[in-house]
Amino acid sequence: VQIQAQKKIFNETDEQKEQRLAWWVNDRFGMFIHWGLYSMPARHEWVKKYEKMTNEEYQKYFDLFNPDLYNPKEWARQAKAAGMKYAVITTKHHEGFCLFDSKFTDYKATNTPIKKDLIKEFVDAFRAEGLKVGFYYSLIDWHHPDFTIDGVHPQSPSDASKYAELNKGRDMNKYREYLKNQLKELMTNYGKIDILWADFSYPGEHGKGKDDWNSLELIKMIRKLQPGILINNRLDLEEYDDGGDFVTPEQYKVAEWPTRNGKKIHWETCQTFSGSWGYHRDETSWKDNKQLLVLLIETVSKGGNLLLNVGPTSRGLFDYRATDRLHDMGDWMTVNSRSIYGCTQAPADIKVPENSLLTYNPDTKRLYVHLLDYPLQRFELPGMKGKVKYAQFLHDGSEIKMRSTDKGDLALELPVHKPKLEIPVIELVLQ
Ligand code: FUL
Repeated sequence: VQIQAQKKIFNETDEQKEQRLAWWVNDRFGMFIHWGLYSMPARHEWVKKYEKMTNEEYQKYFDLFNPDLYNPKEWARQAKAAGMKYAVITTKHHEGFCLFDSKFTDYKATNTPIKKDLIKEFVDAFRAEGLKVGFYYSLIDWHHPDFTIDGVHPQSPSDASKYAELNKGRDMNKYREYLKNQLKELMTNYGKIDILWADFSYPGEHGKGKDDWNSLELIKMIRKLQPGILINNRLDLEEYDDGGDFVTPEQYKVAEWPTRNGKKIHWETCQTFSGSWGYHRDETSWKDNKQLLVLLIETVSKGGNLLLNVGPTSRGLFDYRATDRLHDMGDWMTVNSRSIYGCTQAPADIKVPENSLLTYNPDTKRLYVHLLDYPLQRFELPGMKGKVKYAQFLHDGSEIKMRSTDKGDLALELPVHKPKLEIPVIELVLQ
């Protein structure tokens, strides 16, 4: 069998790549933070597009942006207490506003009433709590005068001649230079950065892609300035084997572990609490605690990471609905995180019992059964006879008695009363 040569950008062995990704694969759970001027209208981070606002109409948010209650130490505390190990913040979203102090634009936080480099404070606070830090950076820019208007721009008419008219005088070369300069600042001025989460949300068919950003040049520059950094797949370099370290399914649960050329690849699903990424005052579609825990467990059960988003308010606080949920997840994680950190998909020969999700720690050889629907007393693990040394509840370390059945299954004797937590976990020490 001939193995096809893979197209590669970097000179890195698979082993070296896995080493670079080791902390991330282990940690599993991170916080996404979408913060920008759009937290003021508080009706979606795409509000400028959705409501067809001009730069002039949007300017009021810039003039009044003043998150006087911003205290990233408190954000970091909440993230850590929830069991999250890393955080990725929007340094610039599609609206073009920069939360960091950039030499290449005036459209930045230091020129608003808050007069601060918000990213600098964020990095310091999260680092101090022992969390890894990542930067989201939007390749799209609805504010920059040289960014060409394209097919998804709601203000754009559909025919090409009108685009040409709208794009007159706009020079993507200048915009490309701007991107490069800003990414260089971000990769240089804030110490070690663990993740670069580039974002580009409407690929190819709308006339933009890797060539519009000079992605190849960008990724080389980023890795040179931050050799240990992880970069997501949204630079649109998927033709290269190493054009991104992980894929980023957005707002949906993958059916199974994603693959590339038949090989399992690293993945991270990003998800909101309620639909919008930016703070949305009136949204009512908030996921409940159980749904959020299932999301986390199910993700790990398929070998992935969860990046769960908070949209802080324009005063700089986490909304109580976010705080409550983070707190509840933290309660669960305090006693159950052993079934998350360092865990992955269970070995293929282990059958998943009814109404449960399995995760597995290959280093400790422990299998975790997450009981989504608490069974009455007897719980059977198909085909597991003779394979388990010991069984206990994870939350209180209490033994669960086991018995083999004639059919080759393992029967566990559970207490009649469901332990007082949303999803109880059984820890099985395998032979
Ligand atoms: C998308 C963006 O358009 C959303 O606003 C959000 O940032 C999400 C994570 O990526 O592509």
